[in-house]
Amino acid sequence: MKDLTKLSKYLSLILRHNPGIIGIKISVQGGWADVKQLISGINQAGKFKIDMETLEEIVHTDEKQRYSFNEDKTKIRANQGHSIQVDLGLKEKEPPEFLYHGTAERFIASIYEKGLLPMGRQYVHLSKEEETALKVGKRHGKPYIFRIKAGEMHQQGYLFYLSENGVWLTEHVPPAFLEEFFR
Ligand code: HQG
Repeated sequence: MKDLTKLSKYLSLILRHNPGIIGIKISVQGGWADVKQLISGINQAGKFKIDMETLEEIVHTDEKQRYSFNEDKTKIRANQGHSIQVDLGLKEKEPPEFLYHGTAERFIASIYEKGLLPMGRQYVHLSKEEETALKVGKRHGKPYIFRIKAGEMHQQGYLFYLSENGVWLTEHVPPAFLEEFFR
């Protein structure tokens, strides 16, 4: 079986965090990388071999739909998760009344003090489903789930964005809008 997971993670690293490792650039406007440059950059870097067919397979089969092509497939971008500053052109959107964020227990004290911060990324990542938050939390350690009063935040003027793959994004969740979520 062809395991594309490692290659997909490498793609995330390039498209969200460090295009420079394969000597390419990502446009600030839109966060796009040139597909030809990406393919030749990856092949030249030598860690992985890739062609258009494999890239298309990754984009289409990724379980979180992390990547998108533009219409003519000359450009590609990550749908969310960036640490580099890009403008994905997302329109702000009214969130559901509650959103969820999964984290690890060791971060709780700091989060109740400062709120949820983007840390290394451009935005705080939130999900509509608590199950997703649980999975995300488990990546970091013993999971803990916050329920966020997103509706109230929105009423008070905080902006929310929905990424192309269904992740809710916002810049900061102050402690007043956080609740412990019991399963
Ligand atoms: C925590 C995955 C201390 C925050 C997922 C998290 C997601 C604080 C960690 C996407 C804090 C950052 C993003 C504060 C937040 N003090 N810790 N004030 N505020 N934190 O990985 O949300 O599989 O950057 O709780 O599905 O875990 O990569 O963010 O634990 O959508 O596609 O700081 O990554 O997607 O960790 O995950 P991350 P995240 P992919």
